[in-house]
Amino acid sequence: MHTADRRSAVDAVMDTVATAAPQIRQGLVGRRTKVDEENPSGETQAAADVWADKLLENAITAIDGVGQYASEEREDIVECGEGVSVAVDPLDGSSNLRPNAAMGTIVGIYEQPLPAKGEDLVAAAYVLYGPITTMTVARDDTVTEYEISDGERSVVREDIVLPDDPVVYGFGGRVPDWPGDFEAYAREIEDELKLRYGGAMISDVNQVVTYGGIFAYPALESAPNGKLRLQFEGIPIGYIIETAGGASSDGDRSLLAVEPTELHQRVPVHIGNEALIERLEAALT
Ligand code: AHM
Ligand code: MG
Repeated sequence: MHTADRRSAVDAVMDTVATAAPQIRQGLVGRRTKVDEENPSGETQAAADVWADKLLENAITAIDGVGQYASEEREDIVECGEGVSVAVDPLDGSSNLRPNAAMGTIVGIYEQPLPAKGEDLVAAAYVLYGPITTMTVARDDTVTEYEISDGERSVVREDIVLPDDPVVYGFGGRVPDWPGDFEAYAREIEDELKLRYGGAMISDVNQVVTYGGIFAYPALESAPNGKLRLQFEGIPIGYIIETAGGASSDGDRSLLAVEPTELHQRVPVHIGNEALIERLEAALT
């Protein structure tokens, strides 16, 4: 694919997600119940998960220059032409629907067929459905935050860089399920930073982007690959954080260097200020 065609496909995907965001937000009303279905990772879906996936599928597969659409909420890749591959978590943190807390949408745009490597990612973004809707986009070595109103994006912060002095941390999984080396690291961090954990990765990651710190959904004793998914969550978020001057890790290497073997594979996720991620890698044996 020529660079100019790829750029216009990326532009179109970003515009499409910005347009879809208010529709997804509005569609949450009345869709907070569970449906009798599981996603490919064996988790029960909410009506809103299925609905947001369908909405994004229809909009993204219609774009010229998109070749594949895949999502956390469907088993198979949708083939839709020639061009970039778009991997989506339509509604990240959907267990926050019932208590009406923050959620997100995550998008990764790869220049190779899925499952694709971190080095094949050309741009990534997340939408945060907080008190207002924002969209944070990483491309061309820079991170930009937009506010979205009526599907229109307006820039609120450019060239975002993680603050030098970290303030917050948020770690997922039950503490007794944490491996001993991670727990020892967590005890140190608890002494240094303030806890911010909301149960939706995007809102917890955005705390780190805003205040500096570390977010992790680590390997668990009961789940050595953690909970989050490489293609839909790990690589796109790792890319956004690294573009903002932070670091990402599966415990051993950058999330962008983890070898993809299957579409829905899970990966331990740690992102944040570089010094905290270096300490984490040193702490995990
Ligand atoms: P989802 O995309 O199926 O909603 O799951 C991912 C979410 C993340 O947003 C969040 O970090 C994690 O699951 C929270 O899990 P837990 O409820 O175990 O704390
Ligand atoms: Mg998710």
